[in-house]
This record gives sequence, structure tokens and C-alpha cells, in this order.
Amino acid sequence: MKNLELSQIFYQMADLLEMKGVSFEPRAFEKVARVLESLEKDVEQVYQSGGLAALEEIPGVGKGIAKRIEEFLKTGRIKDYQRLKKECPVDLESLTAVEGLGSQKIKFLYKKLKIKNLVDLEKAAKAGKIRRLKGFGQKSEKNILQGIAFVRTSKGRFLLGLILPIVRKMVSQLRDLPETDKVEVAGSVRRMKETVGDIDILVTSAKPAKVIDFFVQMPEVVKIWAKGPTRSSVRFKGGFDCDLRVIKKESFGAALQYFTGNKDHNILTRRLAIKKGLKLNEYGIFKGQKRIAGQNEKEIYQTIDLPYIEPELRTNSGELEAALRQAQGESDRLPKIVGYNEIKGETHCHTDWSDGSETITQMAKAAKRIGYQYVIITDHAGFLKIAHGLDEKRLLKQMAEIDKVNQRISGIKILKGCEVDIKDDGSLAIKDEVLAKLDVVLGAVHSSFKMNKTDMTKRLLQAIKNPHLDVIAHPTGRLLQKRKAYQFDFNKVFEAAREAKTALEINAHLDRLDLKDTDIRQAVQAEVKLTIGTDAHSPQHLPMMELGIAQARRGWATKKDILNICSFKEFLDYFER
Ligand code: DGT
Ligand code: CA
Ligand code: CA
Repeated sequence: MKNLELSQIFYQMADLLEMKGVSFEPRAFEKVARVLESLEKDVEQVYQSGGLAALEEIPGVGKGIAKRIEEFLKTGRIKDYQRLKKECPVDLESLTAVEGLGSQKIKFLYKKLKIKNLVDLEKAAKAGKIRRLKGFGQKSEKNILQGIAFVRTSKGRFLLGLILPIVRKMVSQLRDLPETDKVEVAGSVRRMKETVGDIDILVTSAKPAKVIDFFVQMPEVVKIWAKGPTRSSVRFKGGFDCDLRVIKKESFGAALQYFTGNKDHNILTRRLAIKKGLKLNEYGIFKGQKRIAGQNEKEIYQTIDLPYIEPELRTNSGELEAALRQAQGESDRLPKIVGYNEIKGETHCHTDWSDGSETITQMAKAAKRIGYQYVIITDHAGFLKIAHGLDEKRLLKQMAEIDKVNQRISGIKILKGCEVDIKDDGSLAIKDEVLAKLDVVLGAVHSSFKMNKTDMTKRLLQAIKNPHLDVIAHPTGRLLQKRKAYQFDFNKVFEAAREAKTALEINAHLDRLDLKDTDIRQAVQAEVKLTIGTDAHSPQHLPMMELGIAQARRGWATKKDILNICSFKEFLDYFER
């Protein structure tokens, strides 16, 4: 459905034309934008069924606008819009995002104070220049500063690992309300996407107004964007937004399916329904006027003859095709993705022997409390001075210590490992004879990230050649929102890893989630084995395993792909140590 995207563009075109001082056109664009915003029909379908003439039937759409819609549907862009944006001296998109600033005011600010962007705006406001302008005052200057802060925080997406605990608390508070019946998270959070734009929550209730009132009065709410009888949108303290929708009981499953998305998955599902002569929307599945499904989500998929598709898979990247094949009895079906409760051991954690905060004993006890059968202690080893990396001598001492702790603790097996630096030439920073004494060796790139692709590929291939290396930790080195992945030839490295029985890690740390979903899928296809490890530096980090599992699920990984679903004996056997 391109309606909203188009509507946004037309709103912006209206603003841009307004800035230029064009008199009549902006109103026309604004009108179309508003119509498109609430149009039931899918513009794309309208166009496909009746061409330009059909578009012109939409209220407010004349010849010129119909042509532009056509251009957008065909090419994904509108040239006039691009040109207007280029011509405009100010960054209208950012400035109009500041609450209370429309194109008229922005134009005025540009004329008077040469304000072009958020930085200029902030400077002028802080210097008290805006309050002196006609039509502005001290209060609006203060609002502008607040607005800028909001825009800044809302621009970014938020790490799933930080959002999830907050969402869960909110959901449990909503569930505790006597007025709510069902409460579920939808959107990217339910799909466990690694970053989240905003939170979407759906509830059913016989008293929607009470639920909405409770929601907007939660102490963490700092701003109410919208509050209606069955819907509200707010900003939370952390700078993120949350949409709450109260849904009728009979539509709950359909709404959950719709608002879980992603959008492209929805569009395809709707098309499949249409092929069956049915209509699917957020209220249910309809045969003519009659609702034939909608109360629960599973029946949505059932009614269009599809197997249930896990939310983590709903990204329109082949899951619906696989579901269709499965429905037709073909063997190439949806993967049985790994479950959240199947992991038997932690494969990556640090103690106070390097840069972790707790002792071996404390980490082992924490892992035991989670219910693991084993935990692999993998302190830094090699040259990472800031992380107090162990040298050969201390590594040997730590092994002796682990033997002792193993004797004292029952109910969990502590394995000896390390996270050794992979040097620029691909050699490992600890001597082979010491590595040979360990149960598991993780290797990681911690330096020279900017190496070119060829050299980095060589470096990793060289590391894989070392028979003592078992797992490549955080294989691409990316840090979410901070550092890009380093470059290497995936095909070559994956193939070498499979041949050498070297596993790749899915690092579950909320800042890393490395490998990412599409990389995991590629690794699975290449039949490389994977481990999931949290990189915990304290016991509180161990629950991040869930994020790593989610990532594995998003990457279509099944039980057979993940090594730490095995007992530690099978796990160690794989590496033939
Ligand atoms: P986010 O918030 O950017 O992390 O990603 P989502 O997927 O949570 O997106 P959001 O919050 O804008 O919308 C929630 C879901 O609602 C989305 O995944 C699919 C559905 N949805 C939103 N807009 C449309 C639309 O225009 N067409 C269709 N078919 N579904 C939509
Ligand atoms: Ca969302
Ligand atoms: Ca949303």
C-alpha cells in the first residue's frame, strides 16, 4: 500500500511550494495528501485496474497529480518533488518535524534570521533571537527548543534489547488492569527486529476509555501525541513513541496480524486472500460482507490455507512463498526455526580474569540458575590491553582455577575457553600449545577493522586454518548504530568455515547482534554451524541470549544449525578436540 508514502510526499510538496511563494498549488497538494491518508482503496490497485482515468476519479486528483502518482508507482520517485527539494534553501523536512513550525513560519524564520536547519534554529533560540520576532514569544521559543530535542531523539531507532524490558513492564501493567482482556505487543517488537522505530500495543477491553486514560497517565509518558476513544499515541521518557489501540474482540487476531507486519508481508498476505475471493484487513477476513475469521491470528493464516508463520519470519523475504509450497505439500517448506527454550549452554562470557565484573564461580552459578548444563568461560586472551587480556601464563593459571571451581560446584559444567585476538595476518595471539589445552577457542577481530576486503578475507581464512580455532566470535565486528561491519568475502569464509568445522557466532549482545539476520540465513544455506553467545561481562547480561535466539530465528536457523543446543559432549565432539 503506497497511499501513506504518497500522501507524505504530497504534504511535503505543498510545504515546498508554499516556501517558494506559489499561491494556489499548495492547497491542491495538501488536499490530495489528506484524501490519500484516509483512502480505503489501495492507490496501486486503483491504477492497475483503471490507469490514469481511474486515478482521476479519486477526489482531489486532477490530471497533473494523477501523472505524478503514476510516475511514483512506476519509478518509486517524483521528479518534481526531488527538484523542489533541491531548490529549497532550507531543510524543510527536519524543520517541519519541530512541533508548531509550519512552512509559513519556517519561511519567515529564514527571511529574518537565515535559519536553514535544526542547528541554526537551535542557535537562534538559545541566543534569544526568536522571541523578538513578530508572532513568536518567549513561550514559543521555549517550545521550539523542546521540539528540537524531540526531533533529535525521535530520529533514531532504538535497540531492541533496551526497548524489550520496558515494553514487557508496560504490557504487564496493562494486563493487570481490570478493564483489559487481551494485551499483546505487535509491530517490529513482536518481530524481534534488532532496532525498533516505535512500539505498537493492542488490547481488547469493554471499557476502552478507561484503558486509554490509564495509558496516557503512566508516569513514563512525557508527551501525548494523540488521544482518541480507542487509540492513543505517546512519547515515553526514553524518547521513543508507543501506539496503543483498543480492538474489538472479534477483530483481535486480524489486528494482531495486520499490526505485526511487516508492511510488505501484509500486502502479500492480503493479495493471497484476494486470490481466494476473500478480503483481508485489520478487522478480519471477509467473504462478501460476512466476517469469516478474525478473532485469533492463527485462523487468519488458516483461512487463506497457509501454515502459521512465526512473527520473526514476517519480512517478505520468501516466507510466504515457502508457506505456499508447504501448503501444496512440497518438501521445500517453511523452516522449523529454533525455539526460545532449547539452548543448553552459554558459549561466550567474561569474568574478572579479563574485563568481566564477576568471578568464575559467580558466572557459573548464574548460568546454572538459568538452567544451562554448561558455561564456557571465554576471557580475552592476547594483546587487548584495555580488556586485561590474558597471556599464556595467566591463561594456564585460569584453567587450573576452573578445575578447582568445577570440583566445588555441581549441576553445571564449566568449560575452559578464551576469546583470542586474531592478528592482522590471521595468526592467533596465543601460542598453539596453550590453545590446545582449552576446551573451546573463540577467535575475534579486535583491531584493524578498516582493512580492505581482500586482506580481511585472507586474515579470516588464515585464522580458520588454525586447527585450534573453533568459533569466530562476532564475525562482522559491527556495533549497532555505532560501527559498520568490516568487509570480507562471505562465500569464501563460510565455505572455509564449514570445511574446517569452524563455527560462526551469533553474538547476542544487544549492541552487536552479529551475525545479523540475512548473514545468518546465508550461513545456514552454506551449512556452517552456529553458536549463540551473549558476550556477558556480568551475570545480568546472560538473559540477552533471547536476543541472539531471535536473531537466529529471523535468519531461518533450525535446531541442527545451532551447536549450543547440543549437550556439551556433542558440542565438543563437533570440534574434534
Ligand atoms: P518500526 O516501528 O519502524 O520499527 O516498524 P513497524 O513494523 O512496527 O512499523 P509501524 O509501527 O509503522 O507499523 C506497525 C505495523 O502496522 C507494520 O509492521 C505493518 C502495519 N502497517 C503500517 N502501515 C501500513 C500500511 O500502510 N499498509 C499495511 N498493509 N500495513 C501497514
Ligand atoms: Ca512499530
Ligand atoms: Ca506504530
